[in-house]
Amino acid sequence: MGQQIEDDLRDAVLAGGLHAHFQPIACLRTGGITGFEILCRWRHPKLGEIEPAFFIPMAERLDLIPMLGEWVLRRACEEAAGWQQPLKVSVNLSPYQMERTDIVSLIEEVLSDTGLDPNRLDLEVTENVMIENTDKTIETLRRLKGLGVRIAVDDFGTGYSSLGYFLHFPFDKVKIDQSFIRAITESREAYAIVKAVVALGSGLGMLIIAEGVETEEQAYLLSELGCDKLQGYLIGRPAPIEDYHHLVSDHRSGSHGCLGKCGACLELLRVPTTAAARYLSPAAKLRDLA
Ligand code: G
Ligand code: MN
Repeated sequence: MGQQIEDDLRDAVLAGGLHAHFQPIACLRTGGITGFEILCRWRHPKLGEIEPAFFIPMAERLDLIPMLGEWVLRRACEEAAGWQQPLKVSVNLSPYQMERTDIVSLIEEVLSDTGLDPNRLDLEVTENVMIENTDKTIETLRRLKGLGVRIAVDDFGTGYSSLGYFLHFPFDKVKIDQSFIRAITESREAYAIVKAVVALGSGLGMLIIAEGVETEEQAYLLSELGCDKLQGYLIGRPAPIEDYHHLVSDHRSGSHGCLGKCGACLELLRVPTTAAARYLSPAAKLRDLA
């Protein structure tokens, strides 16, 4: 079974057997969708849909990450370049890509091939990329930032965090891990942690994104705490981009100045931003929420 599934994964990566889902990210200030995170999916002929948490480590062992990573990046940038709305797209980079591939050249090449404005690309890295080869990693992140893209710390709070790296690299965004968000309404500890991360993020000038938001109650608390953006099932599930056609084409939330709150937009968006729109951040921040 082990060998078989490895062979299947290799075939999928080599022969285009992966597909991409896109999950919307909403702004708590305007209630509108500001972008999507691309999440790769593998539909196994016998086992069905397989989560990246399972197949990414396997892809690392099989040395398939360079190819898989390039595929996801190209897919994201090509897709976003074709949207009528200049929404953002976020791509996850694995530590393996950061350490063992020439990620800077690849991103430069993909941006140039697709014509995507670097401003519209966010790269997400986990805290763990900062552990080894810190100087080299920081140098890579600086060069990436030099291309005009934004860098986010992903799954914040779950890695081997050492806050020291914030002294050496100015991350643009921090994504609070879903484990804290899930517990925020029941656990004083989770609430305190999220509050502290929001304070840390604001102090460092980072944009704060809550991941895994599933309920209105969570959205309300996050809004009160001063989070900038929400991502999670409450806003929208990861899905083929066709499911979000209404957001990326001309008549999307707020495109005609209603900030996503007019009846037509809410109707079009069905669940999505209505949830965020209801909890517009009380502290309407003046900084750029791109
Ligand atoms: O590591 P990262 O945070 O990028 O991973 C996102 C993963 O979390 C995706 O696989 C996605 O399907 C899943 N996810 C996204 N939103 C939610 C949510 O609201 N609830 C849960 N349980 N999972 C989510
Ligand atoms: Mn991510």
